[in-house]
Amino acid sequence: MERTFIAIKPDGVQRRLVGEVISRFEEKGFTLVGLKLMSVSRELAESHYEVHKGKPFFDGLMKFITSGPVVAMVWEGDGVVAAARKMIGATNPLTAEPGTIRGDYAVSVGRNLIHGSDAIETANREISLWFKEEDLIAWEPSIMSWLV
Ligand code: RTP
Ligand code: MG
Repeated sequence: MERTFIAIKPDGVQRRLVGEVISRFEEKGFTLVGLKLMSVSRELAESHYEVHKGKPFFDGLMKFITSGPVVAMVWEGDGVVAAARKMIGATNPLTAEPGTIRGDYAVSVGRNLIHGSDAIETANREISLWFKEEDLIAWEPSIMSWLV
């Protein structure tokens, strides 16, 4: 089953948007298989954003991502990688469509609330960077058992 890595960045935690973001993924129908609130080390931040090393925004991005707690998550479901990117919206929140998370809640490219893996291979790399295999729970959603 396809999985993606999602992180609510420090601005999302500070603005009390953790519940809102989790609700959107739950209501869409994806399955939460990993979740933790954590401080991000410079080392982890650099490794996560390795492809952006050397770009003009890199240092600011490192300062921001390590500035406060982040909620790291793994979500599972058919097509979850691409669907999550759609739900998150464009990198620049001013061009992100209304109805997307960034489009609804953010105004600045450097404070865009949430990260989502951009491809299946990236998702696999990021999941193993942020989570130990034993901290991910594969579970079968069964709606019926909660209704009887
Ligand atoms: P993310 O990796 O955080 O999910 O964001 P993304 O795929 O939509 O965008 P990406 O190109 O991977 O950029 C990573 C983060 O770097 C910051 N950024 N700033 N000032 C700029 O031009 C600029 N470009 C990118 C953003 O915070 C972006 O989320
Ligand atoms: Mg990216």
